[in-house]
Amino acid sequence: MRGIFFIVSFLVLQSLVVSSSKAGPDFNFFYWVTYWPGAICDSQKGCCPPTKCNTESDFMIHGLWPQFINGTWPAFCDQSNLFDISKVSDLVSKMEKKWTEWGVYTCPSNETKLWEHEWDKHGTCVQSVFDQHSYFQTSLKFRQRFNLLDILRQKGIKPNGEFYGLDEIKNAIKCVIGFAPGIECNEDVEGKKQLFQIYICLDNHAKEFVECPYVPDKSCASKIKFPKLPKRDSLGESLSVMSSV
Ligand code: U2P
Repeated sequence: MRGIFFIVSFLVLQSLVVSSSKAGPDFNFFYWVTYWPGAICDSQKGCCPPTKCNTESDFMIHGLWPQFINGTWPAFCDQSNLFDISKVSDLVSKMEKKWTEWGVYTCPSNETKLWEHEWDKHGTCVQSVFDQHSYFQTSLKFRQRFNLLDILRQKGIKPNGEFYGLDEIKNAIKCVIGFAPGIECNEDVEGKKQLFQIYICLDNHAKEFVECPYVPDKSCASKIKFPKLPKRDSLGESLSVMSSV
Protein backbone atom coordinates (compact mmCIF):
# COMPACT_ATOMS: atom_id res chain seq x y z
CA MET A 1 0.00 0.00 0.00
CA ARG A 2 2.78 2.39 1.02
CA GLY A 3 4.61 1.52 -2.24
CA ILE A 4 1.58 2.48 -4.33
CA PHE A 5 1.28 5.77 -2.41
CA PHE A 6 4.92 6.61 -3.22
CA ILE A 7 4.53 5.71 -6.89
CA VAL A 8 1.38 7.82 -7.23
CA SER A 9 3.04 10.76 -5.40
CA PHE A 10 6.08 10.47 -7.65
CA LEU A 11 3.93 10.49 -10.81
CA VAL A 12 1.90 13.49 -9.63
CA LEU A 13 5.07 15.42 -8.76
CA GLN A 14 6.66 14.53 -12.08
CA SER A 15 3.64 15.73 -14.04
CA LEU A 16 3.68 19.01 -12.09
CA VAL A 17 7.36 19.56 -12.90
CA VAL A 18 6.83 18.72 -16.59
CA SER A 19 3.79 20.97 -16.92
CA SER A 20 5.49 23.91 -15.19
CA SER A 21 8.61 23.60 -17.34
CA LYS A 22 6.38 23.45 -20.42
CA ALA A 23 4.59 26.67 -19.50
CA GLY A 24 5.45 29.03 -22.33
CA PRO A 25 6.16 32.73 -22.08
CA ASP A 26 3.10 34.81 -21.23
CA PHE A 27 3.78 37.37 -23.94
CA ASN A 28 3.47 36.94 -27.71
CA PHE A 29 6.63 38.19 -29.37
CA PHE A 30 9.65 40.44 -28.98
CA TYR A 31 10.67 43.70 -30.55
CA TRP A 32 14.40 43.89 -30.93
CA VAL A 33 14.97 47.63 -31.21
CA THR A 34 18.07 49.43 -32.42
CA TYR A 35 18.57 53.18 -32.72
CA TRP A 36 20.63 55.35 -35.03
CA PRO A 37 22.85 57.64 -32.91
CA GLY A 38 22.97 60.27 -35.65
CA ALA A 39 19.22 60.80 -35.23
CA ILE A 40 19.61 61.64 -31.58
CA CYS A 41 22.31 64.20 -32.28
CA ASP A 42 20.44 66.09 -34.96
CA SER A 43 17.18 66.18 -33.10
CA GLN A 44 18.75 67.81 -30.05
CA LYS A 45 19.47 71.46 -30.77
CA GLY A 46 21.60 70.50 -33.75
CA CYS A 47 24.55 69.53 -31.61
CA CYS A 48 26.18 66.36 -30.51
CA PRO A 49 29.02 65.45 -28.21
CA PRO A 50 31.73 63.35 -29.84
CA THR A 51 31.22 59.61 -29.48
CA LYS A 52 33.17 57.81 -26.79
CA CYS A 53 36.21 56.00 -28.09
CA ASN A 54 34.84 52.55 -27.37
CA THR A 55 31.44 52.95 -29.04
CA GLU A 56 30.98 51.69 -32.58
CA SER A 57 29.93 53.98 -35.43
CA ASP A 58 26.87 51.90 -36.03
CA PHE A 59 23.29 51.17 -34.98
CA MET A 60 23.06 50.73 -31.23
CA ILE A 61 20.83 48.34 -29.34
CA HIS A 62 17.99 50.01 -27.48
CA GLY A 63 16.38 46.87 -26.11
CA LEU A 64 14.62 43.54 -26.38
CA TRP A 65 11.00 44.17 -25.48
CA PRO A 66 8.31 41.55 -24.82
CA GLN A 67 5.06 42.47 -26.51
CA PHE A 68 1.41 41.41 -26.49
CA ILE A 69 -0.38 40.91 -29.76
CA ASN A 70 -2.87 43.66 -28.89
CA GLY A 71 -0.19 46.34 -29.01
CA THR A 72 0.45 46.57 -25.27
CA TRP A 73 3.43 45.25 -23.33
CA PRO A 74 4.32 44.15 -19.82
CA ALA A 75 6.76 46.27 -17.81
CA PHE A 76 8.59 46.24 -14.49
CA CYS A 77 7.44 42.71 -13.58
CA ASP A 78 9.77 41.74 -10.74
CA GLN A 79 11.26 44.01 -8.11
CA SER A 80 13.13 41.08 -6.57
CA ASN A 81 15.52 40.53 -9.47
CA LEU A 82 16.74 43.96 -10.49
CA PHE A 83 19.75 44.64 -12.72
CA ASP A 84 23.02 43.37 -11.32
CA ILE A 85 26.05 44.21 -13.42
CA SER A 86 28.07 41.36 -11.89
CA LYS A 87 25.76 38.95 -13.74
CA VAL A 88 26.86 40.35 -17.10
CA SER A 89 30.45 41.30 -16.34
CA ASP A 90 31.82 39.23 -19.23
CA LEU A 91 29.50 41.10 -21.65
CA VAL A 92 30.25 44.65 -20.54
CA SER A 93 32.96 45.45 -23.08
CA LYS A 94 30.67 44.36 -25.94
CA MET A 95 27.72 46.21 -24.42
CA GLU A 96 29.76 49.40 -24.21
CA LYS A 97 30.39 49.19 -27.95
CA LYS A 98 26.99 48.03 -29.18
CA TRP A 99 24.47 48.96 -26.47
CA THR A 100 25.64 52.46 -25.69
CA GLU A 101 23.71 54.76 -23.40
CA TRP A 102 21.84 56.97 -25.78
CA GLY A 103 22.23 59.87 -23.39
CA VAL A 104 25.84 59.87 -24.57
CA TYR A 105 24.66 61.40 -27.83
CA THR A 106 22.41 64.09 -26.43
CA CYS A 107 23.56 67.61 -25.83
CA PRO A 108 24.51 67.98 -23.04
CA SER A 109 25.17 64.28 -22.57
CA ASN A 110 22.88 62.61 -20.09
CA GLU A 111 23.69 59.06 -19.04
CA THR A 112 20.50 57.24 -18.23
CA LYS A 113 21.73 53.82 -17.09
CA LEU A 114 20.14 52.22 -20.13
CA TRP A 115 21.13 48.62 -19.32
CA GLU A 116 19.64 48.82 -15.84
CA HIS A 117 16.48 50.40 -17.21
CA GLU A 118 16.08 47.81 -19.98
CA TRP A 119 16.46 44.81 -17.65
CA ASP A 120 14.28 46.27 -14.88
CA LYS A 121 11.54 47.35 -17.29
CA HIS A 122 11.55 44.62 -19.95
CA GLY A 123 13.94 41.87 -18.83
CA THR A 124 12.12 41.21 -15.56
CA CYS A 125 9.05 40.30 -17.65
CA VAL A 126 10.79 37.60 -19.70
CA GLN A 127 12.26 35.44 -16.97
CA SER A 128 10.39 32.39 -18.29
CA VAL A 129 12.81 32.63 -21.24
CA PHE A 130 15.93 34.48 -20.09
CA ASP A 131 18.03 35.20 -17.05
CA GLN A 132 19.96 38.50 -16.94
CA HIS A 133 22.97 37.08 -18.73
CA SER A 134 21.09 35.38 -21.57
CA TYR A 135 18.82 38.41 -22.00
CA PHE A 136 21.74 40.70 -22.79
CA GLN A 137 23.69 38.02 -24.63
CA THR A 138 20.77 37.28 -26.96
CA SER A 139 20.45 40.90 -28.00
CA LEU A 140 24.19 41.14 -28.59
CA LYS A 141 24.09 37.98 -30.71
CA PHE A 142 21.46 39.46 -33.02
CA ARG A 143 23.53 42.60 -33.32
CA GLN A 144 26.56 40.47 -34.17
CA ARG A 145 24.71 38.42 -36.77
CA PHE A 146 22.81 41.24 -38.46
CA ASN A 147 24.65 44.42 -39.17
CA LEU A 148 21.87 46.74 -40.22
CA LEU A 149 24.28 49.40 -41.41
CA ASP A 150 25.94 46.93 -43.80
CA ILE A 151 22.57 45.62 -44.93
CA LEU A 152 21.46 49.15 -45.83
CA ARG A 153 24.78 50.15 -47.35
CA GLN A 154 24.67 47.14 -49.67
CA LYS A 155 21.49 48.64 -51.14
CA GLY A 156 23.09 52.07 -51.48
CA ILE A 157 21.37 53.48 -48.38
CA LYS A 158 23.99 55.41 -46.43
CA PRO A 159 24.11 57.74 -43.42
CA ASN A 160 25.05 60.76 -45.50
CA GLY A 161 22.22 63.12 -44.67
CA GLU A 162 20.36 62.22 -47.89
CA PHE A 163 16.69 61.15 -48.14
CA TYR A 164 15.65 57.57 -48.92
CA GLY A 165 12.28 55.93 -49.48
CA LEU A 166 10.78 54.41 -46.33
CA ASP A 167 9.82 51.32 -48.36
CA GLU A 168 13.30 51.18 -49.85
CA ILE A 169 14.75 50.96 -46.31
CA LYS A 170 12.22 48.35 -45.19
CA ASN A 171 12.74 46.24 -48.30
CA ALA A 172 16.53 46.27 -47.91
CA ILE A 173 16.11 44.71 -44.46
CA LYS A 174 13.31 42.38 -45.58
CA CYS A 175 15.60 40.98 -48.29
CA VAL A 176 17.98 39.73 -45.59
CA ILE A 177 15.79 38.73 -42.64
CA GLY A 178 12.65 37.81 -44.56
CA PHE A 179 10.28 40.25 -42.86
CA ALA A 180 9.77 43.99 -43.03
CA PRO A 181 10.80 45.87 -39.88
CA GLY A 182 8.96 48.76 -38.28
CA ILE A 183 10.63 52.14 -38.55
CA GLU A 184 10.37 55.00 -36.09
CA CYS A 185 11.34 58.50 -37.16
CA ASN A 186 12.08 61.68 -35.30
CA GLU A 187 12.76 65.16 -36.65
CA ASP A 188 15.98 67.00 -37.29
CA VAL A 189 16.40 70.64 -36.27
CA GLU A 190 14.62 71.74 -39.44
CA GLY A 191 11.64 69.50 -38.71
CA LYS A 192 12.55 66.96 -41.39
CA LYS A 193 11.70 63.32 -40.71
CA GLN A 194 14.71 61.10 -40.16
CA LEU A 195 15.52 57.46 -39.45
CA PHE A 196 15.59 56.96 -35.70
CA GLN A 197 14.76 53.39 -34.59
CA ILE A 198 14.33 50.04 -36.31
CA TYR A 199 11.96 47.46 -34.81
CA ILE A 200 12.56 43.83 -35.77
CA CYS A 201 10.10 41.19 -34.58
CA LEU A 202 11.22 37.92 -33.01
CA ASP A 203 9.24 34.93 -31.76
CA ASN A 204 8.57 34.72 -28.02
CA HIS A 205 11.79 32.79 -27.40
CA ALA A 206 13.82 35.32 -29.44
CA LYS A 207 15.12 32.56 -31.67
CA GLU A 208 13.59 33.38 -35.08
CA PHE A 209 12.51 36.46 -36.97
CA VAL A 210 8.74 36.63 -37.41
CA GLU A 211 6.31 38.80 -39.31
CA CYS A 212 5.46 41.70 -37.01
CA PRO A 213 1.93 41.09 -35.65
CA TYR A 214 1.53 44.83 -35.97
CA VAL A 215 4.04 47.22 -37.40
CA PRO A 216 5.23 49.98 -35.13
CA ASP A 217 5.58 52.55 -37.90
CA LYS A 218 5.95 55.80 -36.11
CA SER A 219 5.86 59.30 -37.46
CA CYS A 220 7.75 58.77 -40.72
CA ALA A 221 7.21 60.28 -44.15
CA SER A 222 7.47 58.38 -47.45
CA LYS A 223 11.03 59.71 -47.78
CA ILE A 224 13.20 60.04 -44.72
CA LYS A 225 16.65 61.36 -43.98
CA PHE A 226 19.46 59.04 -42.94
CA PRO A 227 21.45 61.48 -40.80
CA LYS A 228 25.21 61.54 -40.56
CA LEU A 229 26.96 60.14 -37.54
CA PRO A 230 28.93 62.15 -35.01
CA LYS A 231 32.60 61.73 -35.70
CA ARG A 232 34.56 59.73 -33.14
CA ASP A 233 36.81 62.21 -31.39
CA SER A 234 39.11 60.90 -28.74
CA LEU A 235 40.45 64.40 -28.02
CA GLY A 236 37.03 65.46 -26.78
CA GLU A 237 36.74 68.36 -29.21
CA SER A 238 33.33 69.59 -30.28
CA LEU A 239 31.17 67.98 -32.91
CA SER A 240 32.05 67.38 -36.46
CA VAL A 241 30.22 64.92 -38.69
CA MET A 242 31.50 62.14 -40.87
CA SER A 243 31.16 63.15 -44.45
CA SER A 244 32.74 60.13 -46.06
CA VAL A 245 30.38 57.36 -44.87
O1 U2P B 1 7.35 54.44 -26.04
C1 U2P B 1 8.01 54.68 -24.85
C2 U2P B 1 8.74 53.46 -24.34
O2 U2P B 1 7.83 52.39 -24.03
C3 U2P B 1 8.43 51.13 -24.33
N1 U2P B 1 7.72 50.48 -25.46
C4 U2P B 1 7.15 51.25 -26.42
C5 U2P B 1 6.45 50.68 -27.48
C6 U2P B 1 6.32 49.29 -27.52
O3 U2P B 1 5.67 48.74 -28.42
N2 U2P B 1 6.91 48.54 -26.54
C7 U2P B 1 7.60 49.08 -25.51
O4 U2P B 1 8.12 48.38 -24.65
C8 U2P B 1 9.87 51.45 -24.66
O5 U2P B 1 10.53 51.47 -23.41
P1 U2P B 1 11.97 51.94 -23.01
O6 U2P B 1 12.79 50.71 -22.87
O7 U2P B 1 12.54 52.85 -24.02
O8 U2P B 1 11.72 52.63 -21.69
C9 U2P B 1 9.67 52.82 -25.33
O9 U2P B 1 10.80 53.54 -25.56
